Amino acid sequence: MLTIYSDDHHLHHGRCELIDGQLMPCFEKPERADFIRERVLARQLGPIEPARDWGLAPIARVHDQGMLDFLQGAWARWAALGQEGDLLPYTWPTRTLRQQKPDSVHGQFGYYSFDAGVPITAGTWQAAYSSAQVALTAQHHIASGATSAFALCRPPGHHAAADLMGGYCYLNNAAIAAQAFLDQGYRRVAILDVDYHHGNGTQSIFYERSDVLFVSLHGDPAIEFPFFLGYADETGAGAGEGYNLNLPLPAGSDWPVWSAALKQGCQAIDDYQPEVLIVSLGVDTFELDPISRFKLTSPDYLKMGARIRALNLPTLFVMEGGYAVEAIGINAVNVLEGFEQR
Ligand code: SP5
Ligand code: ZN
Repeated sequence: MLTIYSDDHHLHHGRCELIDGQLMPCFEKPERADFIRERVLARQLGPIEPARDWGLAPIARVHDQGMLDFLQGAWARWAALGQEGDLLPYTWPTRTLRQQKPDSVHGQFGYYSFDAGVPITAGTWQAAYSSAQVALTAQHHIASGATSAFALCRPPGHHAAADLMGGYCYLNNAAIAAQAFLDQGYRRVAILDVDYHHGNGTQSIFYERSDVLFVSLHGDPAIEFPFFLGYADETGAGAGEGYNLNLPLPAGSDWPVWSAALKQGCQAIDDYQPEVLIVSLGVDTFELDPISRFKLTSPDYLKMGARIRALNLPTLFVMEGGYAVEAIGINAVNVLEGFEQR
């Protein structure tokens, strides 16, 4: 399987995040992608090619122009104020407050985010832009006839909505790739999100549309980030009614529990008869993940890949979460090797 990768992810390295009341070093760090890349090489999964530049247009097909302008220009505005630390949002337009964009860089960051897990550093825009180009380059290979490709994206994307960043995500790489397929004439795209966290951004982008089926397996939002989306009764709206399937699972879910939900998700994808499948590939379902509560083991990821292969669809894997860095390469590449039945 071909892997697409950009070194630009190193340009994004946030200093810290708030976890359990403490400022901790960011879990979403450059080593994540480095370990995955090293595992791809060690296992000889296939060639690794750089991203091509498809420009801003395919990104703007999914994201709000105001948010893109903000993300692109925020660091320069912050640096012009004489600041050196990471730019972090800290006030959000929640209930009782006005939904309008203020002038201040801090106010605008709150307007375009839903949590504080999205530090903006000097290189964040370039890294997020290149991550989207990685997804688009892998998408191009599939549209050109490849049966599979791995977009080694970092930063991840599935929490980012059209005009909201959050959960370590700035641009929704999987959604951008899905829209690119549609813009190139595909009529039905399925997205299977296996990250531990609900893909709230992807869901919201396609919630009222029938041309993208979104299926997500994740920690029950009643007890897990992102808390405010991802419940089983969210089934789509308007023309999208019936094209959103959430499968929330309890803390402690292991392979028997998780794979039963996967079976249900795969049945829904099979029924939809998509032309292509995008897998939002998070491996934070791992038993040793530091911020998650599922119990998948490294061999389970081989079985996951094999089950996805049985859908018999051209498949674009887009990297999302996974924070047990020592194992992230093994687990992510196990999915790809399971898919290839090697
Ligand atoms: C892409 C992705 O996986 N984003 C995840 C963002 C999660 N951010 C909130 C983390 C809160 C973790 N709390 C865990 C406490 C462990 N003691
Ligand atoms: Zn996650």
